[in-house]
Amino acid sequence: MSFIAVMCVESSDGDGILDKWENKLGLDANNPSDALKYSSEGKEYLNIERYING
Ligand SMILES: [Ca+2]
Repeated sequence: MSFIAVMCVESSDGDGILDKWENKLGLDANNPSDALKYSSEGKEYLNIERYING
Protein backbone atom coordinates (compact mmCIF):
# COMPACT_ATOMS: atom_id res chain seq x y z
CA MET A 1 0.00 0.00 0.00
CA SER A 2 1.38 3.39 -0.93
CA PHE A 3 1.90 6.22 1.52
CA ILE A 4 -0.87 8.27 -0.12
CA ALA A 5 -3.32 5.39 0.18
CA VAL A 6 -2.50 4.98 3.87
CA MET A 7 -3.17 8.67 4.49
CA CYS A 8 -6.58 8.43 2.82
CA VAL A 9 -7.57 5.33 4.74
CA GLU A 10 -6.58 6.46 8.22
CA SER A 11 -7.58 10.11 8.10
CA SER A 12 -11.18 10.41 9.27
CA ASP A 13 -11.61 13.97 8.00
CA GLY A 14 -9.63 13.41 4.79
CA ASP A 15 -7.13 16.20 5.41
CA GLY A 16 -4.18 13.85 4.95
CA ILE A 17 -3.08 13.78 8.58
CA LEU A 18 -3.51 10.44 10.30
CA ASP A 19 -5.92 10.50 13.22
CA LYS A 20 -3.22 9.50 15.70
CA TRP A 21 -1.08 12.41 14.47
CA GLU A 22 -3.99 14.80 14.73
CA ASN A 23 -4.22 13.85 18.39
CA LYS A 24 -0.47 14.14 18.83
CA LEU A 25 -0.42 17.62 17.26
CA GLY A 26 -3.50 18.76 19.16
CA LEU A 27 -5.70 18.87 16.08
CA ASP A 28 -9.27 17.73 15.43
CA ALA A 29 -9.48 14.37 13.65
CA ASN A 30 -12.93 15.34 12.37
CA ASN A 31 -12.05 18.80 11.11
CA PRO A 32 -10.41 18.87 7.65
CA SER A 33 -9.58 22.58 7.83
CA ASP A 34 -7.05 22.44 10.66
CA ALA A 35 -4.40 20.84 8.43
CA LEU A 36 -4.02 24.17 6.62
CA LYS A 37 -3.86 26.32 9.73
CA TYR A 38 -0.60 27.49 11.22
CA SER A 39 0.93 25.31 13.86
CA SER A 40 0.34 26.27 17.47
CA GLU A 41 4.07 25.84 18.05
CA GLY A 42 5.08 28.41 15.45
CA LYS A 43 3.77 30.61 12.67
CA GLU A 44 6.31 29.43 10.11
CA TYR A 45 4.68 26.12 9.25
CA LEU A 46 1.22 24.79 8.59
CA ASN A 47 0.08 21.76 10.57
CA ILE A 48 0.16 19.61 7.43
CA GLU A 49 3.78 20.67 6.87
CA ARG A 50 4.74 19.77 10.43
CA TYR A 51 3.11 16.39 9.94
CA ILE A 52 4.84 15.68 6.63
CA ASN A 53 8.21 16.82 7.92
CA GLY A 54 7.82 14.80 11.11
CA1 LIG B 1 -7.90 17.42 10.90
